[in-house]
Amino acid sequence: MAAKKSKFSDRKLLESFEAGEARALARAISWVENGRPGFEDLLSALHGKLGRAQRIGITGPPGAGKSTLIHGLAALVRKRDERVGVVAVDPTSPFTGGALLGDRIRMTSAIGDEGIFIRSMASRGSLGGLATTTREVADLMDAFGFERVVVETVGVGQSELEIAEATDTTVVVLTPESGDSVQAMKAGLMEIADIFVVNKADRPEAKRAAGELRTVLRIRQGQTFDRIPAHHGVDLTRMAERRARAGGDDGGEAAADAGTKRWEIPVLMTAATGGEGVPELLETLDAHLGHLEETGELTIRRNRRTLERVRAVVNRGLRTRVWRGGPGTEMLEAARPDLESGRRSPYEVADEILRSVMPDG
Ligand SMILES: Nc1nc2c(ncn2[C@@H]2O[C@H](COP(=O)(O)OP(=O)(O)OP(=O)(O)O)[C@@H](O)[C@H]2O)c(=O)[nH]1
Ligand SMILES: [Mg+2]
Repeated sequence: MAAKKSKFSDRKLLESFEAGEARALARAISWVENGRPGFEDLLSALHGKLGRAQRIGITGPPGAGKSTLIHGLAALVRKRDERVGVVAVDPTSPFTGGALLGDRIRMTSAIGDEGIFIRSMASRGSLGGLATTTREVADLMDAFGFERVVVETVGVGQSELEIAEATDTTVVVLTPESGDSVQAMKAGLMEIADIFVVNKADRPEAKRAAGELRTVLRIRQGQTFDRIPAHHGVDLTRMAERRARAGGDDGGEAAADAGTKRWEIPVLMTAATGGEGVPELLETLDAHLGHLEETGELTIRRNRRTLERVRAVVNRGLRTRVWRGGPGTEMLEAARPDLESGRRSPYEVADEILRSVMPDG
């Protein structure tokens, strides 16, 4: 990959980033988050380093236990000597609550563990919006060499779709509270989940909730005829049971159906505060990555992201050129009397503004 390092002026930052200094990562992230001039050159220079990390999206309703789960995962990952970066988008509860964490894992690089890096960010940046900047911060963590990059978002609107597009593996975390699985269906979470987790499994309703979710998933995956005896002596019931087992009915090993290479979406149960089920979640994350690699889906997803990034950066560039660094605001102000009196339509004014930055457009 032709990295255009020469275009990025702060050579020192690049060097210390490449040398793996956590402070350089923090600086690079701020640079990108603030859209400081040159940030796209920085990202361009680092682009060739991408692709090492498994990008994991963790989404779900507020308070489902996403951060607690991530802490648990991070602790396990660290034991394997892998490093992990976390981007938490708009958390409703603070990520760095020491009490939550106890002594299990050290949060900040300042304390001494440079193998974990957590960054909280607001979803609404300036021009360009949430998705691109979040992805770019995840890119920096990937380029820095983390084996796992986790993006946490509260799944209440559009954001979870964006997160699914931005990651390799999407985990949807629900709680046993009744209605969660119904909500999941409504919010379109069924479509984006690679793995479901029913957290707070220490609560009595957890088993029922997980069962419900599995039923819904099975129906959606076209296994509605499980219980109907098939022709030719094929025992569909047994096949379905085997699938269900592979899908993690016992809270465990999810796997791709070896025959069809189809990923059976597992429903895991965890009690994140006590760490129960977290090792199984990590195993399942590994299994999903393996599945993506085996089927070529990983490359497909990543290529799609690269193309999408071009679109996003072009759109951002256009917006910047028109509004932030360009004549848009002034021209709009000048056209205001005409717009208010109805002499000109919004379309005429928009066209004029666009033409001023793209003469041949
Ligand atoms: N009983 C029980 N409580 C849990 C469990 N996991 C997390 N919690 C608690 O649920 C609350 C919310 O946990 P978080 O990890 O902050 O949840 P979150 O999904 O990250 O929340 P937001 O980012 O604010 O949406 C905390 O008080 C946790 O201690 C669990 O397995 N069982
Ligand atoms: Mg959180």
